[in-house]
Amino acid sequence: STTTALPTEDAIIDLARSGLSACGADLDALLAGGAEASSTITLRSPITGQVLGQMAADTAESAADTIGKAHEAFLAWRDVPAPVRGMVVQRWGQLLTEHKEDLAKLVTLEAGKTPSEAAGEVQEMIDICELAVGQSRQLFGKTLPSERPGHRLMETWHPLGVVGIISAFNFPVAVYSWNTALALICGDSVVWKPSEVSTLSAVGANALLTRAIEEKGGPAGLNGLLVGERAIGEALVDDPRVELLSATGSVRMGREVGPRVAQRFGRSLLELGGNNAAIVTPSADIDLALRGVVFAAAGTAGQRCTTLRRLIVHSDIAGELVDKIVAAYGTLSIGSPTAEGVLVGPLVNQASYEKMQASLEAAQAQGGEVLCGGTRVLADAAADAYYVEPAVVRMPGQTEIVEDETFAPILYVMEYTDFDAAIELNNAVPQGLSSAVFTSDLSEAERFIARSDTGIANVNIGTSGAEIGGAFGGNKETGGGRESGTDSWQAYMRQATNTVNYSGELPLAQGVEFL
Ligand code: UN1
Repeated sequence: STTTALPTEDAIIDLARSGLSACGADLDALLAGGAEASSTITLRSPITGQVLGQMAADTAESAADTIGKAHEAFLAWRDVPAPVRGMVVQRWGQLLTEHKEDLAKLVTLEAGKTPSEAAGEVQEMIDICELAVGQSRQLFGKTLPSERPGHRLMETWHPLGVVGIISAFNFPVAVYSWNTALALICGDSVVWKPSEVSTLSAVGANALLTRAIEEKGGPAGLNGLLVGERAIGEALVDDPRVELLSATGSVRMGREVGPRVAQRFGRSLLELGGNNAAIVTPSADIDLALRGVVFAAAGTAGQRCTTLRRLIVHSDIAGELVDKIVAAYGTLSIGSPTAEGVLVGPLVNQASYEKMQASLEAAQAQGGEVLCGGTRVLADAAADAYYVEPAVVRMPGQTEIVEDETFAPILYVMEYTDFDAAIELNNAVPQGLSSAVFTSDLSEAERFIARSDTGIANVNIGTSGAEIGGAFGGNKETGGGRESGTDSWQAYMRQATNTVNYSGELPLAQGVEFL
């Protein structure tokens, strides 16, 4: 792989300042506020590792106040007709289109994504806005035949309340928008606690939504934003006014959040870890598989929840495919995502780098052989930035470390001879987000779709890069939630079953006689 020089610290500040101001926020005002506040968070960029400054954080009191205002806003918003609510989301989509590059700059700054990937993330926001606007006229309920004469049975869908959103650094704005665009057309208000690592992206995205709400006359308080670390997220988890908590993050986080929300009989929608596999069969188009694998495994520096982490390849073609992958990894340009041609940006922080190293050591202790990558680069250029060469590790089998999700670019390679055993290997991890098969054999493709136990199961494309039109989410330890397309809107509404009697009599169901 090749490396590219890093930008200056001033260039990074300029990126933050210009991206934010175009979205309607002011970096210098945020930093000045941070200098006075009692509770703050530190703003950084993984590109250089530099500290941009301190920003004021929420307290338990201010968080409760924001949730209260969102609840007030909900009481007004639920009475606005759904297609009229859709007009706010439509305006947000227009503003996102206009400011696509500005917001993408902030995503690059904080998540270290390349401009193309960052713009793709904002495009997902625009896409979900369009989907939500259409959905606002399609909050369908079914009408059913009643067993009683002169009766009608129907289901109706009603606004739910305040939706709390906890989002992760790696998709700092898209996943939030999947939740927000649908919640808003469903008549809910939202309170968002973004990852503290990507607060500026959140401020930018939220400023554009505030503008859309103001322009269209929506109630103030409809879009709360909470700034802070874990304790501030807990305010959302425990507040009984938050009817639905949608949380994206680690399995560990979900294991805590799920039961705590359930304890107060709230609803949760969890998008947790993935440990995604691709099976490559002898009939696959090898060059297509190669491109699919390399983008899914090394793209976004391995920091997508849909990143390809396990490659299960038939032993007849393993040698050829693995050689090609290692050769392709050798051509990847690593460095600042702001530099032309760079494909692999930084890891988010030191902890992430250390976890990657620990996983590589564990893999070797468990019989793995590192075929390429794993080495830190550009440490001389920026001691606090963590760039690594994406790694490919040949494993003797699906050992303990392979069952873990390490949020970094490590691709474990295993071989198979029996296709059904390969599907079993695909399924034999605790997580269940995404999977893929590369094959030209129709029956293999169909068998894979029928048996792979993940929420997303692809044929002849990699595990990442899902479109918003399909429901997004996974099974098992991934948490079971579904977001964005198809019927996901139903998670943001309260369903009622209504029996209407127009018979003038009162026949009871099941033929019961009384009075
Ligand atoms: C995530 O990594 O949290 O499928 C979401 C993809 C994107 C979303 C990933 N559309 O890669």
